[in-house]
Amino acid sequence: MITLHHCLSARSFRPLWMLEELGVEYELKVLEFPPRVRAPDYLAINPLGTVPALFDGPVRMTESAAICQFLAARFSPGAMDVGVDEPDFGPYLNFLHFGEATLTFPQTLVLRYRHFEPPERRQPQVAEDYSRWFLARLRSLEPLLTDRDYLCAGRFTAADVSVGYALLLAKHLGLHEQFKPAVRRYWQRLEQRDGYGRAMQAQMAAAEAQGISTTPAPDTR
Ligand SMILES: N[C@@H](CCC(=O)N[C@@H](CS)C(=O)NCC(=O)O)C(=O)O
Repeated sequence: MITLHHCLSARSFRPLWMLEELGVEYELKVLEFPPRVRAPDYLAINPLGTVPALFDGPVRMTESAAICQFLAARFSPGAMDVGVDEPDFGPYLNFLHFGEATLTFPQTLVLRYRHFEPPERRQPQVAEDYSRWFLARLRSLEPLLTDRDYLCAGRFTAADVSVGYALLLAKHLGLHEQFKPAVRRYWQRLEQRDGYGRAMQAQMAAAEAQGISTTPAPDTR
């Protein structure tokens, strides 16, 4: 069975959302954030201390966008996956990686320099600059999403999960108020999906069952 190591609403939410969309059986292990401080035993599982870590038999993966691609190809060919012979194969891979490399990365600087660092090390200018940087990167989605429901291939795919997580993180950071109309509607569409709702419920239920706090400290979210 698949095992997913996860922290509430961290990037490991991407594979969790995928698993719920796909209806694949899995075991969810929830950790306090950040695991390298609050769950040091986890370093034996992933020496980087980061989540996600996903195990599927002999397969071990620690990159959330790659895990989305893996799960889609393995469990959902022609649906959440986009095949090499489809015209949107290239855009699919591009959006899948755009979600992490271009949309999530700048937000981690906002998280770090507005919330995680002790007050004397916070950098309001860095946080402000990278908030703007993130919002500017959304600009390329706005014209695209005015006349379609999902990013590519005419259907909901793993690429929407990758980009959707970046929009969820933006919501946690309060940046979603600045989404333009098409991106705002797209985000609402994603949030209303049953798979998204089930993933939210699954992380809360697992956290409660495993004695993990469901009210993150303000300095960690
Ligand atoms: N590129 C990786 C990044 C993984 C990552 O940095 N995860 C964060 C949570 S969103 C983490 O575990 N941080 C804890 C730490 O850096 O100690 C991915 O997409 O999975």
